[in-house]
Amino acid sequence: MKPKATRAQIFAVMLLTLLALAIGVLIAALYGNFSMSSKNMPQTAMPGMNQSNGSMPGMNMKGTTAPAPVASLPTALMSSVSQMNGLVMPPGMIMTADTSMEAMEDMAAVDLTKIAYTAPADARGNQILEPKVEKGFKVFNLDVSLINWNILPGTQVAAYAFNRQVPGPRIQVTEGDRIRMIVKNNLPEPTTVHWHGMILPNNMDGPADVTQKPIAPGESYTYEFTVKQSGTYFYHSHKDVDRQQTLGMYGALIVEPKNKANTPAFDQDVTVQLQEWTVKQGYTFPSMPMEGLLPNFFTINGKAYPSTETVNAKVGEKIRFRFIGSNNAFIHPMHIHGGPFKIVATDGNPVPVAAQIEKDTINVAPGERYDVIWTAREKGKWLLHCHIAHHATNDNVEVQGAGGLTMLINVT
Ligand SMILES: [Cu+2]
Repeated sequence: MKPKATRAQIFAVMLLTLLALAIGVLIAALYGNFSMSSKNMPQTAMPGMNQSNGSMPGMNMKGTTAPAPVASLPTALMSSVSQMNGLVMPPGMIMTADTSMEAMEDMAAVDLTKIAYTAPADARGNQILEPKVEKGFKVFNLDVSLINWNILPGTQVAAYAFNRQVPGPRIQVTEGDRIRMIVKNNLPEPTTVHWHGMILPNNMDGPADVTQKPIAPGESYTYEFTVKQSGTYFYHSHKDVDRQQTLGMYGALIVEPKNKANTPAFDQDVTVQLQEWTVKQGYTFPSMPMEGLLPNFFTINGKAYPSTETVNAKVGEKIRFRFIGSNNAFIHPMHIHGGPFKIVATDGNPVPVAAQIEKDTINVAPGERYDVIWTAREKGKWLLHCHIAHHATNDNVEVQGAGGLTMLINVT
């Protein structure tokens, strides 16, 4: 079959096609974007990703690059607390169009206009709460309010507090006691209280909107039960727990056994309640394991080292440390210098003598309790501290050799 076009015609069409292709490639190369750079991405595409230096962090498409001279680098950007609908939000927090008002209220700084009381800078939490005895019940009065609280002489935080102290007062009872806790809510928001680890009637357990209606501001609620266990327990908020407990609403509940025959021998009894704090530009935010809310201060019994208590002991003395995971964000590997300790109880339950292992570091997770007995073997200053080293600093700074979750045992 003979083609209908001449050879010259076919050649002309081929030439035109090639020309069109070349023009197309040229336009795409000049105006299209094929580079691996986040500079060219819309700014909303990757919230939280650092786009400032124009390249994908962690991704290097060009091979090794020599670091630029320090003097040529841009000055670091300063972050700041900010406000949204009157709420103070932390620097570094990621807010998107779908972040709800409720979520922002949960993460916002404590409202400083609602503070009911400023505690003296040297005030201590964990004070024994004396009960009134009424018709066979030990009656404890608890109230909750917003307070200013010093975790260090120069560092004041805004806290949710039981009886105007952090931690809340220590409730000390005996196995078999009938106890009644009258909780008055002086917070500007609803709350409840949970008795962590206790065997009790369901409607006394405390979870808001699960076993009870939250206690409205200005209202009271009475919790009542017979103490059936013994050991180290604690109480804490069970309404907006990631905010209320995290900001200080917790306290020790120590139950002495009715029969002390099986109690291990010790000379001193020291409770160690852990907490994380996020303090920025004078505002206190609830610590959470998320952007903007990671903690920068850490306390034992409401104080950061060097303001934590010092335990004084003589050589040969045995100290019972009751670690309480009253915090909410991290597991803290608590370590004691100067030799191992024996684990005598876990979550309030005694460990049988044959199973009492020895360690020098123990992971205390949120909610957990460990009772350990440490023997003062040698004279000197011995440290008890968290082994996540950042948790033993105050806003990243060591003061007198440590900070945060640290206390001294002074053996003479
Ligand atoms: Cu820690």
